Amino acid sequence: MAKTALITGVTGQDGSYLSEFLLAKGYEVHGIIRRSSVDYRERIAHLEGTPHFHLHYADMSDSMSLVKLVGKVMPDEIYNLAAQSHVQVSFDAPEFTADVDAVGVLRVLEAVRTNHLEKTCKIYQASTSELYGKVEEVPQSETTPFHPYSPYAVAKLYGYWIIKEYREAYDMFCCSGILFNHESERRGETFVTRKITLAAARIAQGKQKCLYLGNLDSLRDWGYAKDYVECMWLILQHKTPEDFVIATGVQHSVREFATLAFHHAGIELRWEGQGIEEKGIVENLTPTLSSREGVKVGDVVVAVSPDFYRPTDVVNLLGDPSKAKRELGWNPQTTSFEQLVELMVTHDMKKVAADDAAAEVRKVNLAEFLEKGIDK
Ligand code: NAP
Ligand code: G4F
Repeated sequence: MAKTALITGVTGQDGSYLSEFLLAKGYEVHGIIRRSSVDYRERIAHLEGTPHFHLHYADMSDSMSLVKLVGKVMPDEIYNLAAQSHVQVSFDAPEFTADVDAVGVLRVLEAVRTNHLEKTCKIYQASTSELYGKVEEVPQSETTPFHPYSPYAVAKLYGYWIIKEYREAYDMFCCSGILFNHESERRGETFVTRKITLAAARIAQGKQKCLYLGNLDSLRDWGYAKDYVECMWLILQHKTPEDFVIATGVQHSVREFATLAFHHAGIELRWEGQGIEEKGIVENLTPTLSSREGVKVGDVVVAVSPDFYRPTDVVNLLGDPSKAKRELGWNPQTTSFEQLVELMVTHDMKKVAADDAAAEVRKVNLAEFLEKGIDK
């Protein structure tokens, strides 16, 4: 019989890829959506209306909605991906972040227990490398001590421990995937990678002048989201409930990401200055771009804005995926960093070029917001 999965956060980057992955495996997939005035579900629009894909209204801050939905769907597997997932936003909305990212996990666990499914329903919790925060060792593995360094990470730490507690106290099959940063052409536009690839595409096409960033020295272990959702599933198929680090084992700085992204957009950058004064300047353009108006050699196309510095920043994430490789048979090198940057820029070059006139107005407004430092 086909298995039934319930995904919280189905409209997000990971939720959309995981839905595709589980549908391809023959699952009946149910997803939680929340009411929004615009009701814009871009990432899953292509799945809506397909026979084995179902959407339900509920909210991570509403226990009763979760209890009722779990009782109705009776899932074999729950993938708890819903979260206020932006680290910088968690400094602005710490209480909301704690409610959804910490207590929300408890609500899911209790919804399963209330419906007496604790012996049949497996639960995957979307945990994070942000738990390592002010890192105590490099690289980070399942045994590295945690040192959360943002309201987001503190909330996620509760989620991690309550999953472990219910596993031991009630013998439930619930596990955390400690995932390092994973990106894609569906990544939210205010995370640093997508902010860069979209800006590089707009600048190359004369639709934005300059990209403002925060800490260029920050180091991340960036993987491809499509590769990572497979691990969520593998973790729940493992013989015993265990936590796993999912990462590539390769590290790059924000500056390196930007240099490569602009390269794929046809712009070679050189970097001048330090700290807040650092700038990315156009050193060279591909011949097709040289003929365009807008961007030219010598232009400052990347600058640093203190608006994007965080009160406390996590600056040295590098994962050790040995356990996932060994026990799940997962290949952390399926998509390389170079391939990831190229596929994101290629996508965004087409997206920016294809925008119609009406959408263009919105994009130019967004570009102005980005330049004025209003976004995160
Ligand atoms: P994302 O794109 O920001 O998606 C977050 C999802 O959570 C969206 O579907 C969002 O719904 C939903 N959500 C937020 N608040 C909710 C609420 N109160 N009730 C119901 N749904 C709510 O995040 P992602 O990148 O896919 O990440 C998925 C999960 O993995 C998150 O828990 C994140 O913290 C964690 N994680 C991500 C990474 C990464 O690098 N991507 C790494 C480690 C861990 P709306 O569309 O309605 O906003
Ligand atoms: O892209 P980011 O916002 O991702 P961050 O903070 O690492 O969080 C993401 O990955 C976590 C896994 O480690 C997830 F748990 C979390 O949900 C989310 O998906 O920032 C990456 C780095 C940071 O050090 C930040 O300070 O880039 C630096 N950065 C520099 N300039 C910037 C910017 N980040 C953003 N968002 N915007 C900037 O202009």
